[in-house]
Amino acid sequence: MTQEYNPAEIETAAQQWWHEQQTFRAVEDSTKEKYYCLAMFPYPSGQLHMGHVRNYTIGDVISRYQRMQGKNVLQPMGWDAFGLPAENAAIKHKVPPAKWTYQNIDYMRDQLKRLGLGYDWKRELATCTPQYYRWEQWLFTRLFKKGLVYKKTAAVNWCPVDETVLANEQVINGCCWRCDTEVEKREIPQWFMKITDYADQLLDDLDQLDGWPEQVKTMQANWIGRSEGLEIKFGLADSDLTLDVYTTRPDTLMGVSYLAVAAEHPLALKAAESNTELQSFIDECRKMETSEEAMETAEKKGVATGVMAIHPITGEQVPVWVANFVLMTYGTGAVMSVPAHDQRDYEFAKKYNLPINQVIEPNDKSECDLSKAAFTVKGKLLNSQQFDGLNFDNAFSAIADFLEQENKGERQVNYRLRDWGISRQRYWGTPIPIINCPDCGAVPVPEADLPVQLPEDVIIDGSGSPIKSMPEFYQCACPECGKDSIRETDTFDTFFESSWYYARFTCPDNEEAMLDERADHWLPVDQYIGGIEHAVLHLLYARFFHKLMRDEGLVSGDEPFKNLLTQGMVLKDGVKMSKSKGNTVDPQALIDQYGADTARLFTMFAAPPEQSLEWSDKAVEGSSRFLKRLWKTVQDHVVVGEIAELEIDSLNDNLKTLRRQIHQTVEKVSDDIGRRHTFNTAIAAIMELMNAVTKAKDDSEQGRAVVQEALEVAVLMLSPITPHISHKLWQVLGHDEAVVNVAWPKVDPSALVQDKVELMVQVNGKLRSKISVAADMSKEDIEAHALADEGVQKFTEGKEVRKVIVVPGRLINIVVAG
Ligand code: OVB
Repeated sequence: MTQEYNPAEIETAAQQWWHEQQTFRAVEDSTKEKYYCLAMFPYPSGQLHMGHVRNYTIGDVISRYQRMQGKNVLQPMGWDAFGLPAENAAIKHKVPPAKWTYQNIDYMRDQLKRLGLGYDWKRELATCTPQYYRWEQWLFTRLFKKGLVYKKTAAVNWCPVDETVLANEQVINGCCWRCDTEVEKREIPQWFMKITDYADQLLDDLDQLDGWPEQVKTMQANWIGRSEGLEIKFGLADSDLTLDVYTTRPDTLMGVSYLAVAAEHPLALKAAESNTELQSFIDECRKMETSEEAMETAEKKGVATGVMAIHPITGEQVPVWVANFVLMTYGTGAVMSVPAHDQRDYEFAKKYNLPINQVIEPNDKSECDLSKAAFTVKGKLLNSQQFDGLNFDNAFSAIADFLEQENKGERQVNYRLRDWGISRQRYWGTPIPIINCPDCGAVPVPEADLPVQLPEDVIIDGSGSPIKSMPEFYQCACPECGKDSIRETDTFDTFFESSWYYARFTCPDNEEAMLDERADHWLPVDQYIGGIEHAVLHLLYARFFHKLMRDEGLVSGDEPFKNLLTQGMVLKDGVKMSKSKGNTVDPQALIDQYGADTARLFTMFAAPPEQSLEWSDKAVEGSSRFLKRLWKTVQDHVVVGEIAELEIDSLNDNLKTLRRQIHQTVEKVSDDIGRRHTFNTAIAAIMELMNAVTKAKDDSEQGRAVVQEALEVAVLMLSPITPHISHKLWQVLGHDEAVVNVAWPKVDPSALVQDKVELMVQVNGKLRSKISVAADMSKEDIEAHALADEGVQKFTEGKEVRKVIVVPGRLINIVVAG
């Protein structure tokens, strides 16, 4: 008689109902506590992958849970729609990037809906629309006027055959991805944002982020890389010039045996004019990959310049080398080398036979062996004249004071963080709103002329951005003097769009302003969820933008994301899923075969969210089976008929125990979902409760009443995870109110009180019986009870009881003689 579990049917019905009721429409309401839950928005790449399913299910579970806590929840969704993939697809399929993008959005939106995710679709935004990007153009022009953006030349990858700039990911083994030509570096003018002006705030405010994983905060701090050091001036022999070096170890100054400069350093270039060996070394360095990783692993090489520098304290001469491990972009592009106390300098000195002078000894004055490696620990100074015996801190101050007095150096804070280069020589992005006038220079597009719209009806053939050959786009008049000028044809890095979308979701319909008072209402984001791959760049840029917008008076508060959850990868056979490896699982097939609830339950049950999730057909089957069983249990329960009112005082011990488990489960699941975000253990606890219900088999009136309570609690607590089946089963359990509008179950503390406990009774260490006693019974009474037990007496009869040991709540051991 009862209906079969038919996920397709109940899922469509539930989704239809949420849609009609506008269940997830978020309206500002000052009478309720707000909760803004955001999962990182997707690139509209074509179809959802399992990483998306995981990300958006986590967000939806948290959102629905918070809604059941009575909060006014905002959960929006949108599209990070600009970027290279659309250009690549455009070349491949001969379809304009805009068309490709909008088709993908339509398809993926439908997939998200079929997962039953509770978004406020009225707030949907796509970053490739002028309604969105006009505001970042507007902000950019404001920041331009404040001096927070500037132009300078910087290197790009250039393909000489295609005559186009290549993104880093289009350079494969140093060659163009399309024509395999060797890629060159080209210096071209580009726009930068002064994120370094905010370096200290971005570092210090990490302390406000109690709700962020330590690991992510550490990664950000390392990326910013604040260091305190000394900039030291070395004189040059036979010259009035000085060479400035930056060091964080001024305590080792007396051990300097050479200086090293970057290949692009002016001193290197000058010296190379009369030194062909040096010139060819510099050329070689230019071609080298300068990523930090590549720098670390590359073989350390150098060439002496012939120039001698003068030690600022001893006056002795030390040689200046050009070395491939020194970066022009860090510090001054020159370093002092102390082989005895720096491993890289050590290896270099060994290779080129440079002196190794020990000037630091271990604090415990033990010998240190410099025959195999440098001694890099901070210790006490020796061989350092007046500084001998000082520890690191004192040596730092003494040497800094000395050099500052002598005008040969000064204390300096340095950062690893560089300004953010935001120009991309690509078509599918936000046009940079600048007009280059031959007389006035770079002039921001006036507010009234925004947005600068990107032409969408274009053909892409891979030979550079089409707007660079569209005079109707780039020819214009200077807004200041009217002279014929050229518009920027570069576009923003797509991280620009994703740096402020979280704020725009609060007021996406505002056509008059970037943000309004609704931003104040909803921000900060209470819970942000996304992949760990965004731990540094995206999250740093978004924090930076928040501070920029704050300083423009657009938002209040220092930080955009109060709590951060970084989800792990979805793996198959232990490795990342990828199309090239051919080990992907299509979530659509999963949904089609089992339904969205099974897909959601599997993703949440298979692993805690921060850990990687291994795909398993078996586990999918298991999740599906559980839902079928849940369905059947509820149907079988209600089909019997009316449910009586629960009479707590009349329950027998078994039913009291079941009720205790119900409320223990509520307590655990609330904590697991609400605080710990360990959805897998929450699900396991609900499954155990369901097992207990099956075992209970009590068809009495009160038996059925307790089972009703158990099933209601299970359905309610599963509803954030499997909302469709819960929607239906809640009705089946006899409720008119939709489950999505019901409050999260409360723990009944009286149900937790255990009035009877079962104790094991041992005689001489062997289990002989079990007794059930009142939980608050005294030790004496427990002893008496145990000794009076029939099962026990069989083993104690006629014997002398020597001792009775009571372990409260667990067991009694009776020691008898003989
Ligand atoms: C997915 C997260 C991501 C982000 C949107 C991915 C976690 C890692 C990937 C891949 C391919 C698969 C199967 C599984 O971190 N628009 C930006 C973005 O990242 C965000 C903004 C804010 C900068 C996989 C996986 C295959 C979110 F495709 F066939 F190969 N991960 N785990 N599993 N967009 O669209 O199959 O990339 O939080 O959701 O991701 S996004």
